[in-house]
Amino acid sequence: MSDHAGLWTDYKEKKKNRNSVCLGKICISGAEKTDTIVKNAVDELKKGLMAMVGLEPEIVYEDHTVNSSTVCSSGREILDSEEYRISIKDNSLIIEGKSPSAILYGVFDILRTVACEKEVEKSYAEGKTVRPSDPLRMLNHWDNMDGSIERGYSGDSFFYENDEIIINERTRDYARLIASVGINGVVINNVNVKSAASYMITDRYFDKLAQLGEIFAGYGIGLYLSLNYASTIEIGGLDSADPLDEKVIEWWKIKMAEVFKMIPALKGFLVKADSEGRPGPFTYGRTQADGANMLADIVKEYGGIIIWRCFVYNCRQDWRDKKTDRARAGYDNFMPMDGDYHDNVILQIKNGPMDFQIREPVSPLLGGLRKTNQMLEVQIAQEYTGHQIDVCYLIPEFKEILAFKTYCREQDDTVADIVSGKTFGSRYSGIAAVTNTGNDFNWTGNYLAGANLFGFGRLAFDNDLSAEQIAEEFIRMSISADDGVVSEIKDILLPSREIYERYTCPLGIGWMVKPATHYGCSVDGYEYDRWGTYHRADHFGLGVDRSDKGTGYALQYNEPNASIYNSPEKCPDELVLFFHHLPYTHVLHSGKTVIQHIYDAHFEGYDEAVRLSEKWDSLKGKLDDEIFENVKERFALQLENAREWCDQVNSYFFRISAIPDEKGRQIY
Ligand code: GCW
Repeated sequence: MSDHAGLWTDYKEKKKNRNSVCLGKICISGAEKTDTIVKNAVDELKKGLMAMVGLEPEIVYEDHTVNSSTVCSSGREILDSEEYRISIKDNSLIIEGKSPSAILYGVFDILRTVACEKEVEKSYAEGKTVRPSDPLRMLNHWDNMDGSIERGYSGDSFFYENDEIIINERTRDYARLIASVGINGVVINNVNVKSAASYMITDRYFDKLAQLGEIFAGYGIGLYLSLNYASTIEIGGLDSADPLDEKVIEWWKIKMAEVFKMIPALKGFLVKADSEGRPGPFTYGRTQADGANMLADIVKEYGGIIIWRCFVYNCRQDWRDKKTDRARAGYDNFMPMDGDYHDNVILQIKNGPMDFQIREPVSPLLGGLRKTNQMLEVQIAQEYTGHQIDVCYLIPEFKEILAFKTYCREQDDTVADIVSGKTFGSRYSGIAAVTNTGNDFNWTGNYLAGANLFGFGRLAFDNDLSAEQIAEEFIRMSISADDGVVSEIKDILLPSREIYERYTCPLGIGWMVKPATHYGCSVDGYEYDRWGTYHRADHFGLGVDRSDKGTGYALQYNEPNASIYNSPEKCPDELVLFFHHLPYTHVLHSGKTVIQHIYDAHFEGYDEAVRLSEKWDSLKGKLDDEIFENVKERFALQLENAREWCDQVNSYFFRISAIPDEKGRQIY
């Protein structure tokens, strides 16, 4: 394993650019030579160029124009400060930036160019200016202090062991790895803050957190912590966590003064409250805004922000009441207080109203909220999408989400516009991913799942990159620069999300997963769960009526989305069972009936998964054996999984509908 000990860093000897003149002398302009981030950037540049083309560049520095200690206090300023430009002058490369982070991102741009074996001169001859799309580009770790990871499929946490924080070479390598794709914020502990994690804000962990914060700060990455909303009770000895209770407010004031003093690099907190058993303001009859604002007002003097999750629903609701609908909860709980949140609160909104299914409609909060800072939350931990066993490249899905028109305004109304801060001129905005990393040697379990970590960072930095461009970069940098191999692996990654959807939960129905683990098929696993029904299948049809005749969820969208989703005839096929209860004989836009689509999607989805596996087999001997075997052994498991899904779903719906497959395929 090469020095980078990372995913994208098997810097094999690169033939191109070995004689590149302009790599011989690189000029850094706009940031202090002595700045830690700049020093780390230069270190990366030297290591990478030596490893790839055997070159030791001469580094020179131009007068810097901006004080590198500029504190960016808003999204706009973050974007201004992180923009970089690379050009060529007098046969040397010039990296210009207004901040040390900009220089760091420029360096990684050059290293990607060399790693992908593009011509350096050609790439920068015209000058290349890149301005990040999203101000906050964050990873959320659901890592627990005992070393386990909730929804983790890549080994144990590299942050914790036996309730202690680990700091070692891997910590630094992780900072390098995620900085190399432009991540500038990391939440290092699980949003379900339990047991020892509640003590993260005590002197038991301050020293290690201060060290960790410094390491991340050296790569332009802000440190954030998930906060236990009931800390006043769990560690403070109070009997309340009521945000309007003077004793509670006083406790937090003293606590936050201590925390920000002891962890200088700390940027803020992520809060999951009133959700899945977690305490929160609802417990005291207060609003979510009361809860978030109380904390925000206190951390404001330290430049802190409160990122407040909208994943709030009553997990004890009575699903037998036809109007009860888990999908409505986010909008019902957060829209009424639009504009009540203070300006250092950011609402973090899951991409869909339910829970990271292989396909969901975009949350109506995105485009609903107009006066509140917002962040998009996606999941690259493959909780419902194959556990980093099944190949499921999620960047195409994220592109769809970002491109979604919300109609909140005449223009600049896509999700990408909103989370970039452009639509409403938000003070803060951005995108977070529940990360898929762990202590596995390749960080992500399945080597190909690395494309989701790599891709999330690249897409958050540049929303205009295509899923194909990102896949190509990932493959060339970490697996092979052979055009044939790159093409084959792209042909595996690009369709993999739709293939997974086809052999699991097509037409937007989602779920049907094994309870608790969420891997593998159980059609009724969640159907009769207290949290609401998920497919409502009967002898005549299936799907959940979320139109105005049902739960009314469709009407939470702006027009014309509301009318489109509200009508079975207008609703797009891929979401039609999320919004409507339809007979098996309902004819889709595709011309197929619902039941025939279910049969075809599952049989074909399985066959397509087999073909992906065969494509991978054809690469034997053309790439690193370790990578080949890592993915091959998972493909074997994926095909078992796909077969299970295909057989179970087709049998279930054949038996319940008694409608045979038009193509006469064997269904038991
Ligand atoms: O996706 C679900 C998961 C939980 C997770 C929760 C959340 C961290 O099943 O494991 O808890 O949602 O997003 O908070």
